[in-house]
Amino acid sequence: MVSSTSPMVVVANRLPFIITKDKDGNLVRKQCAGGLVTAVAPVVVETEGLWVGWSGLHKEDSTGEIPEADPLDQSPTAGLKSKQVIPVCLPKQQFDDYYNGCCNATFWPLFHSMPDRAIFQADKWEAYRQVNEEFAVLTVEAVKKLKESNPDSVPLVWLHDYHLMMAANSIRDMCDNLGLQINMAFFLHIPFPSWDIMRLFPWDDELLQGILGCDSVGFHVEDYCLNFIDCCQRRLGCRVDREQMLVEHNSRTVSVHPLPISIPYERFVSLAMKAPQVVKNHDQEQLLLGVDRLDYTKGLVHRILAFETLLKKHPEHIEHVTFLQVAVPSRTDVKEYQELKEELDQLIGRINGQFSTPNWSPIRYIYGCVSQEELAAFYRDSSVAVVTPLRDGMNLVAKEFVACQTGEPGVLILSPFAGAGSSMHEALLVNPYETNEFADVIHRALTMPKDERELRMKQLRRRERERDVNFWLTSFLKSVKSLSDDSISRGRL
Ligand code: ADQ
Repeated sequence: MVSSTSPMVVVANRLPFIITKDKDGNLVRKQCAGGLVTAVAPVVVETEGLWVGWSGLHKEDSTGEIPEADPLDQSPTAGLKSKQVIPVCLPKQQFDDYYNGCCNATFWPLFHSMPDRAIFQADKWEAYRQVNEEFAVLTVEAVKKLKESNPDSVPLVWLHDYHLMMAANSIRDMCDNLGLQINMAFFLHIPFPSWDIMRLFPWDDELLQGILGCDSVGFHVEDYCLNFIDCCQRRLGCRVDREQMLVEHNSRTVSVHPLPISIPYERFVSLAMKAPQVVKNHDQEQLLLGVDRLDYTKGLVHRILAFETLLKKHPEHIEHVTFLQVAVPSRTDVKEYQELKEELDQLIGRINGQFSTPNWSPIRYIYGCVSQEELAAFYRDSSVAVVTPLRDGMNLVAKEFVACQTGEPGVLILSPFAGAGSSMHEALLVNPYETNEFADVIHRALTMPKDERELRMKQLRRRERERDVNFWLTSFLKSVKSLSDDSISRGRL
């Protein structure tokens, strides 16, 4: 467990659980498993902090009531009392404009450097700003609550992700007016694009100023930090220090930090040790594994095309290698995602039709959520994991695979366009757009000698064990501790 002295107010688009009704109509919590919740919820519990976020219910359907945890609940959020949770309830239309209209239709593609997919609409941007204002008001309520019970504390407000880039200045202004001292940090879970991409956003100056409302800003990797600093300098004319990663804005100095997120490593190791065997056609069968949300940034089509090329170039793999792709349904009400699903269904159908034999099909495709136990078994028993997004903030699947390699060592194939690519040096890196080369890299992975696999996997595992999600959280807390220790927000440049 990581400790923080200041009470923490986590502000995220979602609460760490969803509220639904059981068969008797009672409100119950439904857990959202994920590394972020696993790591951060205990700190909120420990510091008697608060979590502000959307509960899964709209204003029309919500009384604002938060159910207590089930007494048998063993999850990381079980210790979070209902009074520590502040739900954001918005009218359905407003939420839709903010979430689908702006977050997912504008920022998601733009920040993944896919501007052709991004839509820029003034009314959706306005909805985004208004919703951020709502989050800001509730965050200040949370700060007031903490100050009432502990007047000497300086709460740490931690804003998460691209949904909340415009909340900081309102929170700061309201707290200043009320004489409430806080520290405020922001962490982005997706990439931060280069200036060339950012400048396409018509309100880029407002957005950058929004983020600069925080005292400390974190990104997964150094490249994203430098992109952000570059945008602040070029668009806003800020004075910057790239070496120290500082940006001066409105007489305040904002510190920027590379904070690579990770996974609860030991939890995945123990899951892998306990998980049942994955059913294979025969002992010598090699599994290639892909695990992703079904999203156009994850490069699923490119990966399957590379596998097809492998079967054509190296027919010796026919009947010996099977591609297991697990895809979690995501944003299923959005046309683009429905089209991607259809494209994949057709592609997989065509390849299976062309290469299948009476005893074997080249691609096993699971469209749905699988349990973490089952996922751990897939990771452990696969010869090769193919983690090849076209662009990805970090990518936790690469790290989960490595943690679960408790048996015969496998090989990780990784895209350099994932944040994970900048630290997992012993993976085989491949550009997912280069189909032919991609197929060759898969062949190399499938035929790699055991001593080389062992060496690479040992190094990968050592790094991930040392830099797990608690290391990330400790690094974050250290980066914000300097805010209270010195006068960083009053100018250091
Ligand atoms: P995501 O885009 O969701 O996260 P990722 O980091 O790969 O991407 O995390 C996906 C998670 O979902 C993994 O923990 C994985 O185990 C789980 N998962 C995937 N398929 C599953 C399935 N079929 N069933 C059950 N679970 C499944 C965003 C950013 C990333 C960044 C994270 C964390 O886009 O770049 O790494 O946030 O900051």
